[in-house]
Amino acid sequence: MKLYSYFRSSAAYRVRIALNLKGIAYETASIHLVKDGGHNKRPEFRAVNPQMRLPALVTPAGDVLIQSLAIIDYLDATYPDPPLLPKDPIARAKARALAEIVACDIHPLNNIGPLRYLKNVMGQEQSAIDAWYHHWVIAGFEAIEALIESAPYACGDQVTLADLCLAPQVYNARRLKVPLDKFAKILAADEACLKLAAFERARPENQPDAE
Ligand SMILES: N[C@@H](CCC(=O)N[C@@H](CS)C(=O)NCC(=O)O)C(=O)O
Repeated sequence: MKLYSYFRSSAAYRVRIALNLKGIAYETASIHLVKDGGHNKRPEFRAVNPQMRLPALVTPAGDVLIQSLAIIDYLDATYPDPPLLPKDPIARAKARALAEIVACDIHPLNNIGPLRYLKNVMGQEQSAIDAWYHHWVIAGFEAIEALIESAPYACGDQVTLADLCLAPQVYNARRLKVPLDKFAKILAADEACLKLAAFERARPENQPDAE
């Protein structure tokens, strides 16, 4: 498989964790999201993903999949061991809910495209953009902190999609200096995940394109 990735892309980071957990070998095709206004905007990459975002996964049959949650769903369906969602419908819905708070509610407001728009089109100062970033992470994390019911991982003793979304978001929050002290359950789940080689290998600093 080939993963179009960028070391700091948290959506690609989710997929890297899933690939590692399932023991799937893949090659990384690095697309720099910052240089020259973003190499994701180049026609070559637009031909791969018309949305011009990362990640994109090329399957062994040559299909190109986009959107991290859809890619992870494909990986879970084709490589079911270990499963990334509980079988029980209630537990499954709860795990998906935590994942979607990150992937659908926090991340879209804080990713590079919208932040660039705030700066370049809306003329916002960096301090206002940082405040915006912190605000949406904290709002989402407050909900997740209240919803986490068990340990060591976000949904109990199995790693789930919730952890695959949460760990990269915690990584980003730390990088952007969001105060995280009040999120004890989130930090505990993150710490438990980081003990796993699959999470460690997926970290930005461990990628071939790390800077
Ligand atoms: N919902 C998408 C989000 C994809 C996304 O926005 N990726 C970011 C990197 S984490 C990106 O490529 N941003 C480029 C841009 O906004 O120009 C997913 O989960 O895959």
